[in-house]
Amino acid sequence: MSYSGRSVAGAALAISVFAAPTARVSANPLTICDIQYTTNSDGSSDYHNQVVDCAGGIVVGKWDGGAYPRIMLQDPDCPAVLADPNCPQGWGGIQVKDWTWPYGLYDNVEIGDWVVLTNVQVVEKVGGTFLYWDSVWHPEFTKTPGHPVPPLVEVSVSDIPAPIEGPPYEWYVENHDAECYESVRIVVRDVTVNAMNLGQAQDNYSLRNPAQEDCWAADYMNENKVSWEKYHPFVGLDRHFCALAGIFEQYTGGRFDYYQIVTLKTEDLAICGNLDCDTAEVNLDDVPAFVSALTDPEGYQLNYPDCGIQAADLNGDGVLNGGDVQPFVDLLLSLPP
Ligand SMILES: [Ca+2]
Ligand SMILES: [Ca+2]
Ligand SMILES: [Ca+2]
Ligand SMILES: [Ca+2]
Repeated sequence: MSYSGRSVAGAALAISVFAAPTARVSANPLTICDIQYTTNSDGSSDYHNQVVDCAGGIVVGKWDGGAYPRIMLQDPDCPAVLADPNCPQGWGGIQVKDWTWPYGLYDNVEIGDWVVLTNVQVVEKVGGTFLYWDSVWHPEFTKTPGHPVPPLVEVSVSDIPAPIEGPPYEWYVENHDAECYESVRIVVRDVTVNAMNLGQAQDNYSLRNPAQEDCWAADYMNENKVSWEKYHPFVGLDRHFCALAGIFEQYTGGRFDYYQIVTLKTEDLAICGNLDCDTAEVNLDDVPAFVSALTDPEGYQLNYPDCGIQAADLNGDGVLNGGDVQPFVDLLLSLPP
């Protein structure tokens, strides 16, 4: 049985409902923040193993995961309602695993849909709080399309510190203060790759900021990466990024416990001035793309769908405007002839 063809996406205010006859609507569905917020020292959710209804959030990412697809949901409002003074923008992200063929959830939602979930199981798995869309619980969802994707949450590298290597090939974070960003789309700025081949699968890399603080990243969910390669081609030792964005994850096991930014596509790896994204190189070919990003961001995104305008933020203030022109010119002038 397939859900395809039952979607009514495209109609104004379209709401498609995939409801079983036993539909149950909770009067008080939990927000993503209700599920994620915790004061447990290991960062685990208080709802572990419970079957819940979730008020949901906006789809900000999808990963097919081979036969194990996931969607990433973010609720831009619940962090403000929760108002955790230690992490005012945190707790609002969660990933949903839809591992049941024919992937009725994964195949029927798109980036920008607000998805509400009924009868999903909260599961703590290798450090992450996940919602499992499992037919055992007769899950259902509704969606409303066309929501703007929430802006990337700005995070300081010092807020998501790299783990410390104990005995060789063991890595542990000092604390779980970064837990609030789990499964949120975050961005760090002005970082340089200073180590590679780290972590459980030797596929992590370390990013260092000018204050000599480190955090970790990985590319295993990056759709623009060759599947059998460990890294996106833009990642290499000493590579500098104006901005690096991704879904934030905790990963735990017997000999490790660390957090990592997981990039999802090429645009998450913003090399300063590399506005055409064809290779990692910055050259005169990037000039028209830079002008387009500056003057017509929507047109730029259409012409360079894999790239992101973050790469035009040459002065690193998080804003794209005339202040970035001179640094771009200086960058071009500094290139070898
Ligand atoms: Ca966690
Ligand atoms: Ca969590
Ligand atoms: Ca280029
Ligand atoms: Ca700027």
